[in-house]
Amino acid sequence: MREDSVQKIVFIVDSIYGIERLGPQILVAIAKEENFIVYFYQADLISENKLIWQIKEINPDIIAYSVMTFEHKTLHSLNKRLKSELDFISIFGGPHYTFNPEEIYTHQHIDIICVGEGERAFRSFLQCMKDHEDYSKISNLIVRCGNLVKENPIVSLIDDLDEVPFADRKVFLMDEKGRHHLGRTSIVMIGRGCPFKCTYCFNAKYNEIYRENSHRIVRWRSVGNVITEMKKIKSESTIDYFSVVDDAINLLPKDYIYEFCGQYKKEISIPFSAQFRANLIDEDIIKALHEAGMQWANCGIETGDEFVANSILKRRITNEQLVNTFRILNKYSIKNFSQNIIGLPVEDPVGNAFKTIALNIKAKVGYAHFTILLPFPKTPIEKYCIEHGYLPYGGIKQLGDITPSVFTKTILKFPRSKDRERLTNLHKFCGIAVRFPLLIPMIKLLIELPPNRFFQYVYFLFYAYYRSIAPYKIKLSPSLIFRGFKQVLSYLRRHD
Ligand code: B12
Repeated sequence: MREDSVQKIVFIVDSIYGIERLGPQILVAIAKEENFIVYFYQADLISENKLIWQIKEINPDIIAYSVMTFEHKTLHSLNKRLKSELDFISIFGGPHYTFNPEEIYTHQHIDIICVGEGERAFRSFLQCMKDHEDYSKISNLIVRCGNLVKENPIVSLIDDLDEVPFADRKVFLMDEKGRHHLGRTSIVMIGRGCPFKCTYCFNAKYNEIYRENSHRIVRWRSVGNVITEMKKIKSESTIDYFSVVDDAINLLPKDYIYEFCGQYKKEISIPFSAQFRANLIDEDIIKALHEAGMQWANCGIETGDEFVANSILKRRITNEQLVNTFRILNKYSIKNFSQNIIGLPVEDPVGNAFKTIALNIKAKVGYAHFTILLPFPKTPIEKYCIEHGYLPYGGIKQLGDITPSVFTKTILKFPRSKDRERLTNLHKFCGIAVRFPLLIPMIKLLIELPPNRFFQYVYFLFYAYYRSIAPYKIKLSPSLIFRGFKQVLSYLRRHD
């Protein structure tokens, strides 16, 4: 620890995929409250050499990384280089480290890992740094102390979410006129937590980590707190929409949703989007949210095979509930989209994907978004895939330098080896098949060809059009097309 008073902290995220990152933005707000000078970097926007040069100029006391799985690879190598040139404390947090905290033992350049919710631990850490006190005993932190590593207990989830400061919206989102660099949408979370145990999702494991200490998994902010934040964002920026990114808005109690709708309509009244769980659908709630301004909604279908949905994926949702959800959304003319996963660990993954396409067609989904299963480390589906021979080399952390993606190709092994290529191809056309079912016979022929970049571009084009351009009525311009294309190329360079 340095002798002079601690002043400067650099936050680094790898990429933001065009969307805000509430976790690190909340931590930025905390650092500012604790009077630190804050710098924020998005690593994929700047060359590594330039970034290192700029950080050397800043000479920070702390560098904080917020990390999702796969981003850890880039950020490890960056931190390693920084460590060889500068003297600072590195602290890593986010979903990747919540599930893989043991990485501190194999990566000497990591000084601290934060497991789970970071607000309290991070504030305590900053306070210790300011006061030159020992931070090695802070709950939720795993701290390197010389040659030893100190693992502190994970304490309860934050019960009263109103104690969390508003995310700092200025770091990388607004210019001096309040214009949003990322377009016209701002994201907000009303509640946290999901009690369901879908095997591909982080919540199953997350709730296990917290089970012993927390009495409530699903928590929500007061309506007043949410509305105050939205009013603040609206008054400080030029946004036109809010996107509520809670895992499922209908996990919130019905009375709460009614109160929220009443206040939103009165005080905010700009269109918003939200996502739902189909087994909890209630038409009254959708109607109320629609009247309050909900113009877009999405809901996970994931697979059209009800048996697979409830055995392998542990969804606890029926096809009938899914069809009913989209029927209600369509009844109120709410633009909707579904989320789907193909490449599931089943004997006939291509047949399974076609069942999912069929269910989307039956449910009359507006836009069906498909991703390829990536069994994230420590999720139950990863264990299932390893045990059943779909990931014969062990978990995806054993993939070395390969950085797979939910948008490119499957990493699973299937009984019929040709299915890997078929799936990779089919993924690029699933959304099109739902929108234009007459094309399905042609798609069945196309998936027999070798996977190629052209199919990949078709996928991204379709995705961009139906997910962003059409619903938000974005005007197409040459510069937008150019930027979009550049983004796709840069993504594929990192993930292909
Ligand atoms: C909004 C969202 C997105 C957005 C924005 C990205 C983002 N991370 O904010 C978008 C749409 C871009 C996105 C994309 C994807 N996402 Co996403 N996303 C979410 C979602 C729904 C909310 C994130 C959020 O704002 N959470 C609230 C904040 C407060 O929590 P937080 O970010 O975890 O931060 C807290 C702690 O982690 C910790 N912390 C975080 N950083 C740091 C740093 C330090 C120094 C410290 C001390 C603490 C700390 O403190 C924070 C405050 O408590 C989460 C699910 C969820 N409920 O969290 C999934 C989630 C983060 N996404 C996930 C995934 C898998 C993806 C995708 C791969 C999915 C896909 N199908 O395409 C993609 C692409 C990302 C990639 N790596 O390629 C997984 C991550 C799993 C993992 N092991 O990394 C999650 C957990 C969902 C899940 N069900 O499993 N996502």
